Amino acid sequence: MSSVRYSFIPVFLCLGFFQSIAQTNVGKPVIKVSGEVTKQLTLSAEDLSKMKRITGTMKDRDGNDHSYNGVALQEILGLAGVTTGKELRGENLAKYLMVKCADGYEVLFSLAEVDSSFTDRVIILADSTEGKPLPSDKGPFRLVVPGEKKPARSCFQVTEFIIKFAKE
Ligand SMILES: Nc1nc2c(c(=O)[nH]1)N[C@H]1C(S)=C(S)[C@@H](COP(=O)(O)O)O[C@H]1N2
Ligand SMILES: [Mo]
Repeated sequence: MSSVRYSFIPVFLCLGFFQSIAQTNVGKPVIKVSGEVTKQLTLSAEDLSKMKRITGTMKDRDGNDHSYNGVALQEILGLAGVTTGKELRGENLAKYLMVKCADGYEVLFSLAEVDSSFTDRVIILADSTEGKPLPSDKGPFRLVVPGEKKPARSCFQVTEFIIKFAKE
């Protein structure tokens, strides 16, 4: 009888441990950058606030314009040592960026689609809209992809950027 009662103690200790990890993550959301990078990154909202900030506009699914503020996606990829600009040639043109979100939504871009040496459109990883933090169902981080006919690749609740080769 008493051994049954004592066996609960480690269970409760473990629960407390995992709960504290969960709370830390809730308090400090991050974006991970991994895969074909020279430096894996874990960026917090604070890290993003210290980077070069830009503003852009994008239409929502109803066609209304909204302003977004954040950091250029290319800036983040550059920080991780992803092949951008002059390095984005040859076999590197077969690399893609997979963007993962908290709800399981995933979108894909080829690196050339997001690079300023190929396109003038600037994709932003935004953390605020209309001067306010993103609402919790869209934040804390959202990709803002201008120049598309619908905002389907402007994925919200972004958690991860993964760069890979599309070929063996
Ligand atoms: N994480 C995540 N992002 C997402 C989606 C989603 O289901 N999950 N839907 C996409 C689609 S299909 C659209 S049309 C837009 C809608 O964005 P809006 O509410 O700002 O118009 O979000 C995009 N981003
Ligand atoms: Mo959509």
